[in-house]
Amino acid sequence: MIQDKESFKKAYLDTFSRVESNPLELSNNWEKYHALVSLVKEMMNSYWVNAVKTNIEKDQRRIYYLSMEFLIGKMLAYNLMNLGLENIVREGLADLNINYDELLLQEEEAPLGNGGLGRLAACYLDSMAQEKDAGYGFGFGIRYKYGLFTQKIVDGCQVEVPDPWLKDGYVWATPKPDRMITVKFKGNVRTAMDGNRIIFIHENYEPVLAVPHDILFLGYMDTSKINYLRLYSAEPVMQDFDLLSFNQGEFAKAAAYRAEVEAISNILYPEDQNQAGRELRLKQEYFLSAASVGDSIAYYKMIYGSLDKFAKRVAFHINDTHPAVSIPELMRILIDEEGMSWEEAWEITVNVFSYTNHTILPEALECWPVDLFRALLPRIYMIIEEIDRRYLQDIGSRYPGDEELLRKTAIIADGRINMAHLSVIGSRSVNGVSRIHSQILKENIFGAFYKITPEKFHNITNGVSHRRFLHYANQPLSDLISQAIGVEWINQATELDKLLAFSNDRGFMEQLAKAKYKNKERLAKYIFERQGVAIDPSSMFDIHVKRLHGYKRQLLNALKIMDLYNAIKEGKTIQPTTFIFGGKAASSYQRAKDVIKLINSVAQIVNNDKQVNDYIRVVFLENFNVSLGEIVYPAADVSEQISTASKEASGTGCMKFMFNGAITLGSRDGANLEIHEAVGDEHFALFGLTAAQVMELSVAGRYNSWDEYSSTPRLKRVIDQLVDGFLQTTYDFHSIRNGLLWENDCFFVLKDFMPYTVAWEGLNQKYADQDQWLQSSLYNIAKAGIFSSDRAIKEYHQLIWNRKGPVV
Ligand code: GLS
Repeated sequence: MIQDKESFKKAYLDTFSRVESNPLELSNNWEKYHALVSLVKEMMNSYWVNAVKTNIEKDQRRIYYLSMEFLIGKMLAYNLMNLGLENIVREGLADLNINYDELLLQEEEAPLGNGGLGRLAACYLDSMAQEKDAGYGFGFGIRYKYGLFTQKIVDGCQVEVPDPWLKDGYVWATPKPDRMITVKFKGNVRTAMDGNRIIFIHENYEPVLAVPHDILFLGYMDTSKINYLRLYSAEPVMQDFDLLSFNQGEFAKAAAYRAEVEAISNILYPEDQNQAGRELRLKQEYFLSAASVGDSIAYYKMIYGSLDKFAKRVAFHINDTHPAVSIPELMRILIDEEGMSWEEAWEITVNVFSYTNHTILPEALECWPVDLFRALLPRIYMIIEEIDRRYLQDIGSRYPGDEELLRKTAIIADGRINMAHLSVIGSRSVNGVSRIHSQILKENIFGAFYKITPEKFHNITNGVSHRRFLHYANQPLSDLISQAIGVEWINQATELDKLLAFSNDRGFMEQLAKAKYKNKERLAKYIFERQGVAIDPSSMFDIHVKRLHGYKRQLLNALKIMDLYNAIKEGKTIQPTTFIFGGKAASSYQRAKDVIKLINSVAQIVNNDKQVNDYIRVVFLENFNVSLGEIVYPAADVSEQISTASKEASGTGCMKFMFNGAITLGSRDGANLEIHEAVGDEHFALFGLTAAQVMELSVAGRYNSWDEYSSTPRLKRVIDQLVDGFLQTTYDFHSIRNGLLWENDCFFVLKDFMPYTVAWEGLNQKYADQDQWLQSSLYNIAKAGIFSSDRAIKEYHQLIWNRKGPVV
C-alpha cells in the first residue's frame, strides 16, 4: 500500500529492480516511465481482483459497451489523479532525482478513434467505473496497430503520417491470451438433422483468433470503482499451420492467410461519419462483435454454469450500428451452439441489446451489399434474413395493407442490408444523443419504427468526463472551485451550481480571471514553441476545434475572419482576438483538406499584415488530439459550435468548453440548444437557422445561394477573394467557391453568414467588459454539471440497462 512519499519510493524502487534490466542510475526515461506504469498497473490489478469478487457476490449486471473506437487519452497522470497519488509520486520521484513531468512525456496517446464518437466511448468508460453501483460497465473494442494518423501541416496542407503508437509496447494493456475467441469468416453452411431438429454446420471457414488486451480504468478516489477496456487484436491460428504448409510447399498461401488475418486489426478507418462499404471494415465489425459476444457467453457460463437469467444480468450496448452484427451473432451462438429454439434465442437477444444512433448523415448510415455480406458471413446472413422475414410477417399481420411501412422498415431491400433497421428491430431501446437529435430520429429517419414501437425510443444527451476535462486538464480552475465549494463536485458535477454564490465575490472573480489567463499563457507557450506563432494571452481566444467536415462549417468561420480582415483594413476596431483552429480531415475528404489550406492561407495573410495584426491573429493547431484538447479547452474564451442545424447529433466539444468557462457561439443544433437552455440568452450567443428551417430549405428549389451572394456585398467580396489572388497562393480554391455557389451551398454557410457575424460581434464587444464576461463565464461553469458523462451513464442505467419486468 502506498500512503506517503516514503512508501511510494520503496515500492517504486522495488518494482524498478523487478521489471527493468538496468540499474536506476544508468536507465533512461522510458525505463523509469515503464517501471512507474508497471507499479500503478499492479496496484490497479489488485483493486480489480477485489472489485470482480464484489461484482459476483452482489450479482451485479454486466454491461458490454461495444464500440469500434475508444479515444482514451493518456493514462498515467490521470490514473494517479484518480488514486490521489499524483503529489506523492511527483515528490517521491524528485527525491530519486527523477523528473515526473519528463516521464509523462514518454507516454503515447492511444489514437483509437476519429473524434466525438470515440471520445464519448472513453468518457463513458470513465463514468461507468464511477457509477459502478448501478452495474459494471466494460468497453470492448479493437486494438488497431495503426490508429488515426498523425497530422502534419506542410505548406498549409494536411499530410497524414502513420502513428506507430505500439512501437515501444503499450504498457497499460495486459494481453489475456487465455481468454481468446475464435472468429469464423467465409466458408459455407450445411444443414443436417439432429434428431428432429435442423442444425447448421459452418464449414471451410477461415479462423481468426481474437486476442484480448485489457486496460483498467478507475473512478475517482475509490479503488472499488474500476473496470476495463478490452481491446482485441487479430491473430492467425497457428497449429503448426505455417510449418505444415511450408513442408507442403504452400508457404505463400500461409503467408497470405497470416497477412489477411493481421489486416483486420491493422488500421482504424479514418473516415468520420462516412461508411466505408469495404470488406475489411465489415470484417472488423464482425471480429469485434463475435469476440465480445463470445467472451460474454463464456464468462457467464464460467460464473453461473448455464445461461439461465442471462438477459437479466447482461446488457450489450452498441455504439452506433458498427457492432450491429453482434445481434445476429448472439442469435447464432444461442441457436447453433447452445441449442435454443429461435423463439427462446430471440427473446433473450431483443432483451439484452440497446442501440445509440450518433448521426443522421445519409453517407454514414451503414448498408452492406448482400453479396459481399453473404460471402464473408454466410451463417450470419441466414440469420439476418430470418429476422427480417419474421419481422415483416409480424408487421404485415399487425398493419395489414401498409406496404409503405414494410418498405420503410425492412432490413434487406434493394440488395442491401440496412444495419440501422437491424439495430432497431434487434434492440429493446434506441436512443439519440441530444434532445433535438432524438426528436429527429422519431420524426424522421426512424419515423416508421416510432409508429410501431414508440416505447423503444429514448433520448440521452451526451456527456463528457468533467474529471478529465476540468479537474485534470485545468488545475488552476479546479483548485479555485474546490477552495470555494469543496471537492464534492469532482464526484457530483451538479455541485458546481454552488459557484453562483460567488458571482459578487470580487476576490473569487479575480481568481477566476487569473486561472483563465494562466491557461491562455500555457496554450500561447505551446503554440509559440511548436508552431512559432506569437499570440497575446490577453486577446480573446476564439477556438474552433473538431473534425473537419462540411457541416461543422469551419469554412463559415474562415469567411468571417476574411470579412473582419477587410473591415479592419478599412478602419474598424475590435477587441483583439486570436482565432484558433484544430482538427483532422479524413484523408480522402478533399474539400475538408481544402478548408485546412484556406485557414492556413488566411493565417498567413493576417499574421503578416501589421495593419491588422494588433487586432487579429489566426492559428491552425497541428495534430489536434485528446492531449492537445486538454490544453486547448481550458484556454478558450469563445467556443465555436456552428454546425448546420440538424446535422450535429450532439457535439461534446461544446460541453468540454463549457466546463472550462468558455461562452458558446452556437447554432441551433445538437447539444448547443441544451447548453443555451441551461445558461440563457445572456450567457450564450445563439444564431442562425433552426433545424426545421434547414430541412425546409433543403427541399429542391427553396434555397438559392446566389441570392445571398448577390444581396450581401460583404459576403460577395469574401467569396470572390477565395479566387481573385487575395490569398496570395497558387492553391486553387475554386472548389470551395463552387461548393458555395454552383452546388448551392448544402450546409447553408451563406444563409447563416450574417446572423453568425452579428452574433460574433456581440460577443467580441461583450469581451470589452471583463466583469460582464466573467459573470457569463462563471455562469457557464456553474451550469455545466448536467453535461457530465456521470449523468449520462446514470440515465443509461436507469432508462435502458436496468431491466425491470420478467427475467429471461
Ligand atoms: C458523432 C456525432 O457527429 C457527434 O455530434 C456526437 O457528439 C458524437 C457522439 O455522440 O457522435 N457521430 C459520429 O459518427 N461521429 C461523431 O462524433
